[in-house]
Amino acid sequence: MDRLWTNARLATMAGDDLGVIEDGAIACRDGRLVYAGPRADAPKAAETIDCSGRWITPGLIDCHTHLVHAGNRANEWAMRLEGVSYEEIARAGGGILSTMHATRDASEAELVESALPRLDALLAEGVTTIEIKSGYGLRVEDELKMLRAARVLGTVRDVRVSPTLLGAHALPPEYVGRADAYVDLVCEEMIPAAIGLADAVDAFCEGIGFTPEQSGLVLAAAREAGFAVKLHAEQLSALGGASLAASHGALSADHLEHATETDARAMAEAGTVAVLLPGAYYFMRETHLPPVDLLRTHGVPIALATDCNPGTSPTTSLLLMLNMGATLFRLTVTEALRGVTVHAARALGLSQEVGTIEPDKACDLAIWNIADPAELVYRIGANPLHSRVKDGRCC
Ligand code: DI6
Ligand code: FE
Repeated sequence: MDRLWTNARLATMAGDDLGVIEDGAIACRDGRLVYAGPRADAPKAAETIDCSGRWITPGLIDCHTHLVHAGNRANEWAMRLEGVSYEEIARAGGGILSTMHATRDASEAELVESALPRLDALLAEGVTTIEIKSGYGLRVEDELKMLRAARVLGTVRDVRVSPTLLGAHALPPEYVGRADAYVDLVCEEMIPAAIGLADAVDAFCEGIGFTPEQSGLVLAAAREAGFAVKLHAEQLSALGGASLAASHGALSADHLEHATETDARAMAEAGTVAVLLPGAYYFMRETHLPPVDLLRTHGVPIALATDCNPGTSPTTSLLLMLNMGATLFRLTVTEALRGVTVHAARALGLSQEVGTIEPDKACDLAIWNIADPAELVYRIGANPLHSRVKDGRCC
């Protein structure tokens, strides 16, 4: 038994709610949780940490980010404020493509360097696991460079990184008018080359991205190569992407503002998590709300994430997403907090490893200076983190 956190209030997220244990304790050995329960029954340990009645949740999980990219698009935001739409900017060669040029021009080390402040901001809020997508290289060597940079981030900081290949994010200029040929490149070259570098494969199924047919080819090739899959679906229009993702056994379908009841039913049956991204909804000034009631009715697990990216969600605050999930999407406190822990873990296929405070999982914790878990959802722009624990190490 190497470490015991005692005199704490636990929100373990085990079961169907917050899994609260008052006057609790958590023990860990060799980085794994071995006990979470009443302080009175806790085992002895070599080192005991008195938490002075603080709350402990699982380490937070940001299950959808584009954290690795070069440059930013503050100038485009300024144009949008003058009345130019995101789609107009994208069609004029800006948007994702301007980040693509900057990312192609950056070295792997430069990508790591520029992502670190964003990563550090997330870690400072108690994040212990993060998904990071490629998708700004849009040619084999640059997509692999992004995936390697994502993996390096997991070695220079105490954080679990799950890299995702998003080769089918946008059509690169070399392939204009030849989208099917680019999809072939993704399926035949990028996906095989990402084996061992990425944990999953994603695609942007959208009018300004790839059609459901093209996205389906990417998901099928990915499954065949042994990858988990997920999909950006129904963000700006209803194309049936969420049902498509479910039909490929996707871990998650993400965004979902325009998802339908058919989508919700298909996702529930396939066990596909709904990853809602209120930062993008807010920043894009969307008005079409994701169908949260339908997701609830059909029992689709709901996760929340930052979608941290330079175009549509330039945020590095998962705590702010808790507030936006509640204010904009009307999630309850329990739904919001489960959305960045247990359901986010499931969206990454990491349910056995992280997401709840239960024996046998990794000892990833966030310790908070709060009087009630609702405070994490209630406050806007506050950060009550006391400390973070990753694999049993205080950091
Ligand atoms: N959906 C998004 O919200 C981002 N990518 C995607 O597929 C936008 C990325 C960007 O504009 O750079
Ligand atoms: Fe995204």
